[in-house]
Amino acid sequence: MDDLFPAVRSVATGLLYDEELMLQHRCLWDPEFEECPERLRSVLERCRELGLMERCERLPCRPATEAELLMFHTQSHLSTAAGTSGCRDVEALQQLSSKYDTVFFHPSTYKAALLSAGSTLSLVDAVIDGTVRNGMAIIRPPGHHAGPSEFNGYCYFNNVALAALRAAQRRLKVLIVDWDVHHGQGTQRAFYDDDRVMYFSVHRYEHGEFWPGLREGEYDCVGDGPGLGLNWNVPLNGTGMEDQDYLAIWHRLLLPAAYEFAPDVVLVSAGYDAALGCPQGEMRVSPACFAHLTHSLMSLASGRLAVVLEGGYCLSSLAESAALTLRALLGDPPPPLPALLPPCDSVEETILNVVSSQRRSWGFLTLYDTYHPAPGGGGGGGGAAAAPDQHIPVVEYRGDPPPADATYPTIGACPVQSEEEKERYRRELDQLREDTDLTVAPCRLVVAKTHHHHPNPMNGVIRSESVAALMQGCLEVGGGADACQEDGITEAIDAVLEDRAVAGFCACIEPDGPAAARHALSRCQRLLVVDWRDSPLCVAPDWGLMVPCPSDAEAVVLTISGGGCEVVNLHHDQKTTAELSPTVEPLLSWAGADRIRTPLMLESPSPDVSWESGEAVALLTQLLLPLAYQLCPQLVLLLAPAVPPESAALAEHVTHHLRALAGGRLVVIGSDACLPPLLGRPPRPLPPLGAPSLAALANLRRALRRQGQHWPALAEMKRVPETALEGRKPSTYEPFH
Ligand code: Q9C
Ligand code: ZN
Repeated sequence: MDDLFPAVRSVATGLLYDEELMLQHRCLWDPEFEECPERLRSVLERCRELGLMERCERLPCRPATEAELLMFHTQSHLSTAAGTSGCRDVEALQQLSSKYDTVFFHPSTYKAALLSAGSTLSLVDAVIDGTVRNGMAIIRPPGHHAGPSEFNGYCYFNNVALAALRAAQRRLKVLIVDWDVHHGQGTQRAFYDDDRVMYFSVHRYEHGEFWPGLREGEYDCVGDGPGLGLNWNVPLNGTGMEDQDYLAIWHRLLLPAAYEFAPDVVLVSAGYDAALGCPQGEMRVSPACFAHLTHSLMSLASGRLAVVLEGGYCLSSLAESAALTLRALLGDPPPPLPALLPPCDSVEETILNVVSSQRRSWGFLTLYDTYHPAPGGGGGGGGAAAAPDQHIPVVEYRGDPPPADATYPTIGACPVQSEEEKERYRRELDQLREDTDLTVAPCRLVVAKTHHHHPNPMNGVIRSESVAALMQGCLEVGGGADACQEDGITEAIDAVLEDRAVAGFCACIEPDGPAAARHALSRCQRLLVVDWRDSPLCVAPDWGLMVPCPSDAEAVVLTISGGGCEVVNLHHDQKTTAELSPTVEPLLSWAGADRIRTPLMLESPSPDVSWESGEAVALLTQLLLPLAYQLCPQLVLLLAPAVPPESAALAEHVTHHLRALAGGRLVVIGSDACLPPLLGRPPRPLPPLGAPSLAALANLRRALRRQGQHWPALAEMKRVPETALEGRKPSTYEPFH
C-alpha cells in the first residue's frame, strides 16, 4: 500500500468552509427548522475564538462534478436537484420538499449541496495526496441519509459515501466512523456488501422507534457477501448516553476492529447531535469527549483522517464540540475528562449484542468465551434461563415499516425545547466550558539530558536525525556536569506537572521506575505507571514495596512484558491496612496491594504466550485504556526502555493513546521510538495483526475477570452464544421516500 502514498507528507490540518452558498441554503417556510445557517456560523466563530483557524491550512471549497456525483447518485436524482436551482417559486419548492422525509429545497440548495460534496472530495483527496495530514470539512447540507436517488433527513448528496468511493477507486481501504446520532442508512447501503469499506455507526435507535427507525439499523446487520462483518451498527436503545458510553464503544469495539481492519484512510461522519443539549439526540456527550473520540482515530491509517460535518442542532454544544474536534486534529492533547464510570446497562447489553453478531468475523472477539445455547433457549424468551455469565442476544424491533407513497409535513418537523430546558442546558454547557482545561503549556516537550562525559546511560539513545529535528525548540533540563539521570527525570516530571511543558521525555536505558513514581507521587494524587517491557524474562520490580503511596493518593502500575501483564494498585486504604495479616504488615508502608494484584506471569508462565501486536492491541483497548480512563490520572509515566525495532510501531501507538489521559501530561522514560507521537505525530501503522494467540487472550480474559472486581469500567467478559445470529440482509432495500 505504501507506494500508493506520497513519500513526503505535510503535517498540516486542512480546513474547508464556505461563508456564501452554504449560509444561504435554509428553510423558507419554517423558521424553527434546525438545519440552519447559524450552525455553520457558530462553529466557525468558536474555531476563530480558540485561535484554531490560523493554525489550519485552508483548502478551497469547490462544487462536485456531475461525473463525481454519478459515482453514487442517479442521473434522475441530479436532475431533480438541479431543477430547483435558482427557483423563485417558493410554493413549488415546498411542494417538492413534501415528497421527501424531512427535506427542504431553497433556490441555493442545489449549489450548496454540490459544494458540500465537492469539498468533501477535495478533503479526502488532499489527505490521500499528502497535501495535508488530516482535515475537517465544516459544511452543510449534510449527507449520510442521502441514497442514490433519495433526498432524506436534511441530506441531498451523500458527501461521505462519495468520498469513500473516491478513496476505494484509488485502491484504498476505507473506514467510515459515523458518530452522528442518527443511523446513516444511505452510507450503510452504499457499502453493505463491499469489502473495501468498513462502516461503523453508533446511533439512537430505541428498538427502531427513533428516526429513521429502520430494521437495518439493528446490531445484527453486519454486512453481506464480501462485506460480511464490515458493517457495524451499535444501536442505543435509550437516551441520556454519556462520555463513558461512547468511550466504552470505542475501546471495546471500534478501536480493536479498526486495528484489525487496518484502513488506509479514515472518514468521520461527524454529527454533533449526540452532544449535550441537542434536542434531536437527547444524549449527553461532552464537547471534550469528541476530542477523545477524534484523538483515538488519529492512531489509524498513519493519521489520514478526514472529518466531515453532518448533524448537530444545539448551537453552543455543536460549536464547542466541533471546535474541540478540530483542535484534536491539530495535535493538541484532548482536554482531561473526569473519572469515567462504566457504561450504562443498556449500552453493555448492546455491546454484547454486537459481539454476538460479529464474533465470527473478528479475531479480537475470540476474547469472549462462548456457550452452547440450549435448544429453544436464547433469542427471545422460552427455554432454559441463562447462567449469570451468559449473554442472550435478542432482537426486539418496534419500528414501523416505511410508508409507501407518503407525503411528509414540511413544517414543525423538528423537536423544540422549552425555554427552561434550553436555559438548563446553557448553564450546564457554560459550566463544562469553564471546567474544561484548554490551556496548553508553552512548550510541547521537556527533554531530560545527561551530561556528555557519562559513558553509557543516555548518550546516543536519540538516534535518528528526523527525531532530532522534531525536538528543536524543546525545553531541556538536567545534564549538568555532575547530574545523574534521576535528576533529569525528576526535573522533567516537575516541568510537566507545573505545565511548563506538555509532555516529557527521558532517554534512559535502565530507568529507576519506582524512584520516578515516588517523586511523581510527592507532587500529584493520581498516577498511572505503564511499565512496558519487551522481554519475557524481565522480572517486574516489586512496585508495591518500592513506592510508598501517600494516603490521599491513588497509583496504578501496569506491568506488561513478554509473558503477560500485571496490575498493581498502590491505593492506600486505611481499612485495608488494618486488615492485613501481621506477617505482611511490617513490610508495607503502603497498603492495598493485596487487594488488586494479578500476577499473571506467575499464574500462567507459558513460554509461547507473547504480546505480539494483535494481543497488545487487545490489551491496550480492553484493559489499559478503560482502566486509565477510570483512574483519571494527573500524570502518566510510560517506561519503555530499549524497544526493539519490531516493537517500535507498537510503542508509538501506546504513547499516542496514553497522551489522551491527563491532558497529555505524559512522561516517557526510555526509547526514542516514543518521541514522534509524544510530539503529536501520528503513529506509523502496525504490521498486519494476524490471528491473536489464544493463550495470550486467555491471560487477558483472566486479568479482566479478576481486575473487573475492582475496576467496574472493565468488560464483564460474559459468554456469547456459539451459534451467533446469522448476519442478515436488511429487510428493506427499497427507496425510503
Ligand atoms: N418525524 C441529520 O442529522 N427527523 N439529519 C425526522 C420525522 C429527521 C437528521 C422526524 C432528522 C434528520 C443529518
Ligand atoms: Zn443526525
